[in-house]
Amino acid sequence: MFHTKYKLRTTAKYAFALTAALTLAACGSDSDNDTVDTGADTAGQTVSVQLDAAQEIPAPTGVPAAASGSAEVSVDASGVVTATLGVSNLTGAATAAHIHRGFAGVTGPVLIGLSSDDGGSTWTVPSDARVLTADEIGAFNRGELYFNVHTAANAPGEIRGQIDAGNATRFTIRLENVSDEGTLNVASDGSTEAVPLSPGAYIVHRNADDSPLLLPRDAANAGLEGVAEDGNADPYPGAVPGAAIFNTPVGADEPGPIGPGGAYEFTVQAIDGDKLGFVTMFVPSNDWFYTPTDADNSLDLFVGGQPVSGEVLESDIAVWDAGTEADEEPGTGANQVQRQAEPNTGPVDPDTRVSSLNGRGQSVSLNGRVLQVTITPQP
Ligand SMILES: [Ca+2]
Ligand SMILES: [Ca+2]
Ligand SMILES: [Ca+2]
Repeated sequence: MFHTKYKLRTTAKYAFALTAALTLAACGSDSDNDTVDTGADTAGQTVSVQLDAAQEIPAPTGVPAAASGSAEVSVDASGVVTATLGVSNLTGAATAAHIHRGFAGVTGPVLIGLSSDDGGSTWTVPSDARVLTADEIGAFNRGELYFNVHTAANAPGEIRGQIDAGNATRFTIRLENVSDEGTLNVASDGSTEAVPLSPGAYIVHRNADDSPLLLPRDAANAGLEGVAEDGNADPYPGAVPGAAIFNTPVGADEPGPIGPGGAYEFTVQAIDGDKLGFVTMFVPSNDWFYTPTDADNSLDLFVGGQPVSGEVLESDIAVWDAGTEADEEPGTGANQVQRQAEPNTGPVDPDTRVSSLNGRGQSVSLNGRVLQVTITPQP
């Protein structure tokens, strides 16, 4: 399994940062894109939702066993949301209720605040609520939105209910480190070493021309800087709406990087037309990461309306530079994560673009492959 030599120096703070990431996110920013096809499988469909304490993150306290909620929600083709939510048996009056973006098991930003005129028993979408963007309608269709109800006793949330119309396909995504001790050529002394990979982020989206994980392309977002420099994915959900993180290797019980033979696995829900973007650090570097390298920096999850299955071609994934830190020789630099005194250390990059090594006229000397990605749809 993972060799101590490759342990990231920032590992110790994951536990704290993970906790911070799980606290309720503030209102999200919009990511309008008028060219997005919304995959409107559920247009006009009314989805019934059950809310309970078991779905809530972080786990609420002191909640009566009978605490529950029941909702019906629909989204029309222009993004207008209609919803009615009733709650009962909470620890006290519901103080707020929202529709958030996030899959089951994670927290995400508020999209719409609901209102109540009966003291918190029944909640509806106010008439002046904003409409969902095309990308957010896609999120509704793939089961990525949820209701969350707050009380004084459980301010982050007391009951929650995932809005899932049952139209999405579930995929297991596996990122495996297939490098070995001979993979990376260290030019200065002619030695070789393995290439560890770090915790990272992923997103299911349907943007026409780019993965939201890499935007903006002229200066890296805070999530990308964290992954590419320090192998720390925790800032991503706050930096990019819809971004989720993977950080715990298969078979491990705490977050950390993966060396040769190690793997990360996560599950995504997607509908026809959805794509998968991800980033993971090329650890022996200052600010390099692996990501899909086609025109939209994403892997198609469907082809011809059918779920994709199998190993991703090596040529579909490449090493990119986040443009946030000047490059030192791979595997030796004093400002690289395995040697630097603290995170986010090193001179600024003279080229601030988020771009492939290829696109910057750079390269790295590797003997063979580092990252193998496998996509497996679940029956
Ligand atoms: Ca760089
Ligand atoms: Ca930096
Ligand atoms: Ca650094």
